[in-house]
Amino acid sequence: MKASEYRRRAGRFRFGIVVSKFNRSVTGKLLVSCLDGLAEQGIKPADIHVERVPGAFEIPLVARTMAMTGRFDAVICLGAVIRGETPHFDYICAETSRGIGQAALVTGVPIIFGVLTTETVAQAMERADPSKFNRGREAAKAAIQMAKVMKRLNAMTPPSQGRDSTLFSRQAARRSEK
Ligand code: INI
Repeated sequence: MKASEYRRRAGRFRFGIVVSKFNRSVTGKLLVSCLDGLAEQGIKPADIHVERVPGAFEIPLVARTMAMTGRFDAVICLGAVIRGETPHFDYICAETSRGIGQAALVTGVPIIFGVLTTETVAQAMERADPSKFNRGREAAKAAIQMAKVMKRLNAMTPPSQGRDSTLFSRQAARRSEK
């Protein structure tokens, strides 16, 4: 069965979440808020798959791999890169954002950037505060919006134009041939 059929038959949206363990006190809060945001929109736990990675740098590969399964209508990336004293900050931010954007374009699956990039731990905690509309909840909202947008656009797009030119679609087609 094609990945797109798999989702259509199920008649509901499925989401993947990639969350980094680095700065866990912040990313744990982002994850809880993101799950709350999805649950408030009626998304069932069975339709959410969470993978944990060591740090933000590892997020793009896992997000892309998740998207390529064809099982998810959107993939949400959650992380926290804090400048502190580390010279890694700029490299990690650049690679994480570039990799997440590229993964979405290559797979044709919405991949949401829910990665905090802050100067201090206090700023990150503030932006992950579950009592506010924080980055985790914002990512859940963006993922649902994008899943709906892509569903509409894919329904308008002939298979030979656009949607089948993505790596995701080519892989899904290959799987259905087996
Ligand atoms: N990873 C983060 O997610 N946030 C950080 O603030 C951070 N800092 O500061 O170094 C960080 N580093 C780890 C990096 O993402 C990789 O996991 C590591 O380099 C192994 O590839």
